[in-house]
Amino acid sequence: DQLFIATSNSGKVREFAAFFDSKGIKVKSLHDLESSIDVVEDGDTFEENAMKKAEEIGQAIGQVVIADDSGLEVDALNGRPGIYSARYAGTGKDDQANMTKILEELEGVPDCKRSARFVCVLAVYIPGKETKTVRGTCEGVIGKEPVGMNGFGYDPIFYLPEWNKTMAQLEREEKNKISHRANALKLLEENWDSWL
Ligand code: ITT
Repeated sequence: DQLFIATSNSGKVREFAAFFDSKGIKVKSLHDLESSIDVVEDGDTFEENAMKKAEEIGQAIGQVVIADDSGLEVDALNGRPGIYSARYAGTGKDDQANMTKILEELEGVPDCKRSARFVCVLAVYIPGKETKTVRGTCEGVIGKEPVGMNGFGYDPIFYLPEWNKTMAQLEREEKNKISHRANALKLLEENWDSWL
């Protein structure tokens, strides 16, 4: 059995593969397509962008597709970078530049005002049916500097008070139990049978 995830983000692919492997399902991603399909993420919400990715890729390949639109909402920045998380420091800039930009914007902001959350919206395209979405979140605090080597994206600056660690210091299995993506996948699993 296999399942297509409409992403080219290797960090996401690893986390989806860990989840679905344990159920005997092999994950395929945009990396496995012979020709690339470009989806323009011009929606105003995580839901709109996730649905757009799932539907455009799903219609192109004619099978069930899951898409993930995710990001970091920082309360002191009025929810930014939000849906712009992947390109916050500009297109072509890397995770490091995105983290640096946030740390600079939060300079002088005390710990009690550095609350943030990761959001993950999963959209499920099933041929001939209405596209479904679920949303998972994970609450944390933006640290003062990047710490930790695991995970991807903003994980090194996302501090989890109850673990006294950043998301990038968690073991892979730990992140995959508590993350926004894990919480969205739980909802996906609960609803799956009723959607098919
Ligand atoms: P696809 O659209 O191909 O899936 P993308 O990286 O462009 O890949 P998004 O538009 O959803 O994906 O951007 C999400 C960004 O939010 C991502 O690039 C990371 O910087 C950040 N992000 C998402 N999930 C994360 C996680 O689990 N840990 C850290 N950062 C995360």
